[in-house]
Amino acid sequence: MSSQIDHLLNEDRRFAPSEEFAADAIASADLYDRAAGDREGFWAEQARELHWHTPFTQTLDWSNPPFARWFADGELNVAYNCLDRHVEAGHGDRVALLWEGEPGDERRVTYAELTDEVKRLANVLRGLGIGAGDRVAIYLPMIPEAIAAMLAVARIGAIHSVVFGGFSADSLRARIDDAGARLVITADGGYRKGKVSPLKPAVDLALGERNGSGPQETVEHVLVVRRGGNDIEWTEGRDIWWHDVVPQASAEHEAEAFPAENPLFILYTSGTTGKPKGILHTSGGYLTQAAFTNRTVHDIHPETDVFWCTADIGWITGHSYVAYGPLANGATQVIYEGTPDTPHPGRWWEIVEKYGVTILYTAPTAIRSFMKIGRAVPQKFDLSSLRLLGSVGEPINPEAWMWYRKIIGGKTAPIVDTWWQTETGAIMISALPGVTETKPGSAQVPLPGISVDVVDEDGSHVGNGNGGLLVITEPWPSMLRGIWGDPERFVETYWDKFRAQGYYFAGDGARLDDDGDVWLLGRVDDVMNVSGHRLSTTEIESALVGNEAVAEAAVVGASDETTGQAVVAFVIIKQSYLHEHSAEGLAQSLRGWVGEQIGPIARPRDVYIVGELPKTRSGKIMRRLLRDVAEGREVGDTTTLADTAVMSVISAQVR
Ligand code: 6R9
Repeated sequence: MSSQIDHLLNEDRRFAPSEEFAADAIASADLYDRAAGDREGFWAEQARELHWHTPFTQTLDWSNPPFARWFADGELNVAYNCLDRHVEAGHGDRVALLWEGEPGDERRVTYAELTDEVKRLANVLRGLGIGAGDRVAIYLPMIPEAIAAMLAVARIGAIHSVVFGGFSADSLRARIDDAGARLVITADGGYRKGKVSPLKPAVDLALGERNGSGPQETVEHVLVVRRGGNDIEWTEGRDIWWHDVVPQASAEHEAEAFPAENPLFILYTSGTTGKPKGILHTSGGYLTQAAFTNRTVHDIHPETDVFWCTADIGWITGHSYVAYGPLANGATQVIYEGTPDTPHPGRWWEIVEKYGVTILYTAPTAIRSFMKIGRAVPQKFDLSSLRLLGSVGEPINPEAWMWYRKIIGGKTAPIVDTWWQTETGAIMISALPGVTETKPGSAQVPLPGISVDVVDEDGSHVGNGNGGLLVITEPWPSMLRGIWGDPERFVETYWDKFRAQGYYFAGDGARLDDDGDVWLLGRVDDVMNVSGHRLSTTEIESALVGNEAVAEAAVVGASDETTGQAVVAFVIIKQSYLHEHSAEGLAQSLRGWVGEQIGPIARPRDVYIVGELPKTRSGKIMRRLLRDVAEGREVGDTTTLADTAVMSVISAQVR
């Protein structure tokens, strides 16, 4: 780690904003001064960019930390802010969604059309008995209906829980049960890698026979969009085709006002234990910060820009920068259903050229995989429309940053490296385009109105040039309001570590350089970051030991050139299975098993069959040592192991 840090701190390339960019930029340096002078007043001003049915008079209520209330006596409707108000302002004909299906089909959806669809769907949901506070699970591919579904749920004050379409039936079931969802909105299937990938069968499995020991079934209906055209099973009375009810429903629906702290969504993310956490976000503060950051960090000019955030709506980035931020700002955006390399490796660049994308927001893992394929592919397309690039999800190494700037950004487009989390709801640390002189590899500075620090284990500021833990020192509008159904875990996970100071502990290591800019150094807990997706080691370990052949398992995130980190598993197989099966066969089937249990993104890159795992005397698995092996390094200090010989045995087995 330290040589990597030295390398980072020696990074002295700087890119000042061009005069042309600065002249038209939404952000300006005085935002920092305004926010520094009156932080709450600054956020109140941002909140007033939204439409409030009932204006708020109170900005922040922090009387019961860490449970914040923002704009609490105000009332608004999130969907009205994303739709109706643009139509009422005369922008109904503006394209909201430039949708491209993987097979090449396309749909352009204007603000007027999307508003119409959402109103109809809101009426359908009401007709199914869904009301404020009810939970609706959304398990859809990246199609316009996915956005409509989120907004219709929001419109009636209900709470959505979007589950990534790549998650398995088991993961879906766990999320449905935890939230107690009454309705699931899904599709027959969606296109992925050139073929239809079924979704409805996973919903059927998730809602299938319960053995009596689990929780009661809460789902009453399944609303199904036809997308893949694949054959599916049908449960009469429970399943409803979208096309049978939505077009027929009334397009009259008045948006009701809900309190600013009305829950908007739950989004599950991996924590350090096996059980995913349902991160809860509410309405007014969330929408304020999602819209503000999209406007200033992505420099959205709704009249002229074509924005493309490549994230799936199954992740927070898809919530804040596909669904809510861009629509609240009345922007035009591209949505692409499929994978980047289908049917050819230039697919993304073809889309940029076709739609004249001006702002691209994506993840370092994607950039690194394009780097691997080589510049010849993007250079076949006209990327000259791009004027701003963004990065999110994991640290972007300076080489990938430089490649992104040069090959994709034509050496002129500024790059914003944006640090934030599911829990923070919106961007927290980033350069402001047109204002900040950028540095490859550093997320740099907290946004106006945001206060962060890097501290030591005791919570003291480390000072420039030093590393420590990233904390957020003041509440922010889009902060999580809790973990669904588990207020204690909320306090314990994020607030207990620096209780004395009242800091939010982000779980990331960070370093301040000599200018005081922030460099993110990855997670400090047992959470891995694979292609920008958070996975918990424990969650994968429990999936592995759930296989009848496995006696014990330990999982680590090993650094990987393309995906940032990769899942590497060390597994002890039960004797009886070892005799009957080859090690390669077992490793192969366990990779598949994890993919089925959690989802393909969790599938280990490597599964090593070993005889023992390195444990301390108190029985704790020393993952640090396994990571050394997985990354092909000399194994570190083994003196605290109960059996110091075990690592040489493992190293030999892995080789
Ligand atoms: C938005 C999102 C959050 C974790 C976070 C950190 C890592 C995200 C980053 C970054 C370095 C960046 N992370 N952005 N690390 N630089 N620009 O990704 O949310 O899925 O909850 O992940 O991702 O480790 O703690 P989420």
